[in-house]
Amino acid sequence: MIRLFETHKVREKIELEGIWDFSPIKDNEINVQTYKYRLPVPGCWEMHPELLTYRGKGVYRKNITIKQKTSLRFEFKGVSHTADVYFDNNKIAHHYNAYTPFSAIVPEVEQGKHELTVLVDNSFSEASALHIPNDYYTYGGLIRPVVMQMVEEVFLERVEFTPFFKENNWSADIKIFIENISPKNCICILKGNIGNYTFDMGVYEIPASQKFEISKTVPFPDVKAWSESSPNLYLLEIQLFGKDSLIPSDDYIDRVGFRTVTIENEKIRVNGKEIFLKGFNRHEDHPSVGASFPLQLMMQDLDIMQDMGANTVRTSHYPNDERFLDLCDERGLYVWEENHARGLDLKKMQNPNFVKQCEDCNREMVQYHYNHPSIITWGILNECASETEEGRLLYKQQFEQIRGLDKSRPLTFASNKWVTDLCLDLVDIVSYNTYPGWYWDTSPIDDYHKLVNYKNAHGGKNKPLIISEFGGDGIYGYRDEGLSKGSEEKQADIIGAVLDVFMGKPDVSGVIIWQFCDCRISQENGWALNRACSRNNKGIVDRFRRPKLAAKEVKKHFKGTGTANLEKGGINI
Ligand code: ADA
Repeated sequence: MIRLFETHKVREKIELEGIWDFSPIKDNEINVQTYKYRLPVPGCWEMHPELLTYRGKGVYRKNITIKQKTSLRFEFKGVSHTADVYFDNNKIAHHYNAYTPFSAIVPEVEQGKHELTVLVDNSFSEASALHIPNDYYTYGGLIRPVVMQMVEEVFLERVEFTPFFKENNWSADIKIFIENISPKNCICILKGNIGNYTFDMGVYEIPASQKFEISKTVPFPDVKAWSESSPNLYLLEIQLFGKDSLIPSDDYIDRVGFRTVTIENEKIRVNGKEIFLKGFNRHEDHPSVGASFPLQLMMQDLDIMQDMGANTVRTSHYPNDERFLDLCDERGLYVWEENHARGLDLKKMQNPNFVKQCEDCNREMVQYHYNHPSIITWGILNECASETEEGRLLYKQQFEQIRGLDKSRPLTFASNKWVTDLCLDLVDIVSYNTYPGWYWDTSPIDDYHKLVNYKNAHGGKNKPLIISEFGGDGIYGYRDEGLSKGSEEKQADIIGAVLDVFMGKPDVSGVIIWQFCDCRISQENGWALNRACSRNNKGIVDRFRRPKLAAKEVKKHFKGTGTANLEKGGINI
C-alpha cells in the first residue's frame, strides 16, 4: 500500500511489494549469477540475521511480466540510500537519499518477461554528504514501497493544490504537471472534481517530448475546512481525455484539505486561529523493521503520541513515508516536515555534494508532499553551521529554493547555536533546541530569558518561537530515586521542568520533545561511545514502544495545564 486511498482509477498499477532476490556485491556488477537471499520489499536488509550490520552495496532483483505493450513508470518511495535502477540491464534512474521518492519512465515496453534490478548502496563516503555516521541509523534496502504504473503517451505527473480563503469563501489554485513522452504534439482535455464539484481545467496542446504545466483558480463555496479538531479531507481527482474522447486516458487522485497557515503577531495560525504545538520529534526506527514501517506500526506510534495528548510531529531529521503523512492528515495532527541533514558543521556543509544533494531533497520533499494539509512548516538543516557567514549563505539559498517551490507555508530550522546564530532573520518561525538539565545544568527559565532576548534582538522579533528539542536520556528499566543521569526518574524530572516553563509562556508557540522513541545509532565516528547501548535513549517510549516514567509527565502537561484554549477568531468552519 503506497497511500491510504486509491491514487488512480484509470491508470493501471501494480505494487511491487513482496519478496525480491537479493545479493550483497563488492563492485558495481549488477549481473549477479546467484542470489543468496530472498528479502521482503519494502524492508531493511539489516533485519536478516546474516546482514545485521551490513554496510555496502547490494542488488535487488524482481522479474516482471507485462501483459501488453505499454510504457512503464516506476515510482520508488524510498531506497536507502543510493539507488541505480536498471530495466532489462539498461539504467533508468540514479537517485541519492533514502527518504525522498523518485520515478523513472521506460517507454514502449514489449509484452513478456522483463527484469527490474536495483543496485542499492548504504555506504558512507565523501560521495554522500547527508547520510553520514550519525545519531540515528542509515539502514540499507528498498525501505519504502515500489509501484509500477502503465502510462499512456501523455500522462499526469503530479498536482499541486493550494487552498486560500477570500471574501468568506474557499478557493484553490490548482496546478497540474503533465508529461508527453511521445514524439508528437498531443491535444488533451483536463477535468477535475472534489466532492460534489466538477470543474474544467481546459484544453491544451502538449508539445512533443516535453513536460507541461497548467494552473487555474477554482472556487469551492461549500467545503469544510481542515483543522486539528475537524480534519476534513477531500479527494481531488483530475482526469485527462484525448481529443474527442469521452473516456479518460489517465487520472491522478490526491487527498487535500482546505486550510491556511499564516504567521501574524508572533503566532502560528491555522485558518486564522492561533495554534500551540505540543509534540514529538520522531525517528522512523523500530527494532523489528528498522526504518521500513508497516501501517500498523505507524498507527501505533500515532496512537501512543495522541494518547499522551500530542498534536504535532516533527519528522526529524528527514522527509517521512507518505502513508504516515496521510495518517497525520486524517488525525488533524500538525507536521513539521524536515529535509535530511543533521548536525553538519561547516566542513561537512562544504562537501562538494552538499548543495546538490540538499536541493534534490528539498525539491522532492516539497513536490511529493505538497498537498498534505497536516504539513504546516518546512524545516531544513537541523543544527548545522548557522553561526557562520558561510553557513548562513547555504541556509539562505535553501530557504529561497523552498520559497520558490511553495509560498503557502512558513519556514523554519532548529538551531542549537544559541546566542551566536546568524540566521534568525531568514525564517518565519524561530526554533531552538535546548537541553537544560541534560547537557548543561542551567534552569529552563534562564534558558528561556536568554533565548527570547537574543531572538528579539537578532532578526527574530515578532516571529513565533518553538522549542524544537529538549529532553534527556532515560534508559528503559534503569530506575534511581537519586535522579542520576540516565535514569527514568531523571528523564521525567527534566521533561516536567522544561514543560512547566515553556508551556506557560505567551511568547512560545510550541514545544516538541526530543524524542518519541529510542533509536539505533551509527557505530562509526565515536557515536557508539557517546551513546549508552548504541542507542539514543531520549525516547519517551523505548525502541519497542514501552513507555518510560516520563510518559506520565508528558501526558499530564499535554492533556492538562498550559494548553490554553486558543480557538478564538479566525475562519468559521
Ligand atoms: C540534537 C539533535 C538530535 C539528537 C539530540 C541529542 O539536538 O538534533 O538529533 O542528536 O541532539 O540526543 O543529543
